Amino acid sequence: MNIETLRNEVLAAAGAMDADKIDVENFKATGVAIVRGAVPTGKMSEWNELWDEHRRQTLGASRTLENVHNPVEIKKLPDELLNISSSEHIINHIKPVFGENIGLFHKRFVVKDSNSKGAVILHQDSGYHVGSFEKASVFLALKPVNEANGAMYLLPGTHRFGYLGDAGAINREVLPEDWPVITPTLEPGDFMLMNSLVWHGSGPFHEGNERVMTDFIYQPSTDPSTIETVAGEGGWNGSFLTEARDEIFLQCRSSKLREIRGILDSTTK
Ligand SMILES: O=C(O)CCC(=O)C(=O)O
Ligand SMILES: [Fe+2]
Repeated sequence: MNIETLRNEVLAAAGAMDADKIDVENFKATGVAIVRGAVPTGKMSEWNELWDEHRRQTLGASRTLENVHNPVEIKKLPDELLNISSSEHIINHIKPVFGENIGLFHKRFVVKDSNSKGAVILHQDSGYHVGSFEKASVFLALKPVNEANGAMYLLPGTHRFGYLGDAGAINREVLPEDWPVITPTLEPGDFMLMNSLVWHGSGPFHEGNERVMTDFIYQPSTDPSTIETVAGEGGWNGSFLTEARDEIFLQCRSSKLREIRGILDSTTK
């Protein structure tokens, strides 16, 4: 095996990523599946109205960012919106991937609007996670997603390089120039499933409607980093991995960086 052989294998599989259900073998090969019309229109309008109401009542046009380091992230949401993560319309589609016992690693929305217009760097999510690497995000579109309003782009097959050993902006040039890149356009009710090791990013918001998607990360519920079991029985519902993440290490790279930062920022000798 070499990188060209892998690229060719991914290219051959890439044509079948987009369908009305997930092809498990294809998902293993590409790390990406796009499911069209997963949620019926009536249900989607209901969820859309819940979002609009939340936006009107709580967030407002100029929402305060929850996470200045990741402006698209919204975790403080009404339960009705967070509970979309246990909807049968999603769970039934992903059972072929994860099996009968499915857990959630996290649930949030990723929103691009006038408050979060910027591009998102090319990265893989696994460097920011704990637990196993068998995780995948469901990005369900609540509003149309397109290049103009900051759609995500993904490099299929890059999960096969595994965990890259750190977290940050990836250098695209380590791959052959013709590695496939996709920027799926989504309508409300379509979703993408993305293995958390897949390299991805997004372009800036130029114009159009706000770009509202779920980012629900699923995994087998046997993963102790599960916060909530959404299908099957006997799974984890929290552990020190998620409840005391700051306490796992006595000393680590990030604690050392914080120490150095403290020294650099210090106004005394
Ligand atoms: O919302 C986006 O455009 C990308 C967000 C993302 O990849 C992340 O927060 O990890
Ligand atoms: Fe990401």
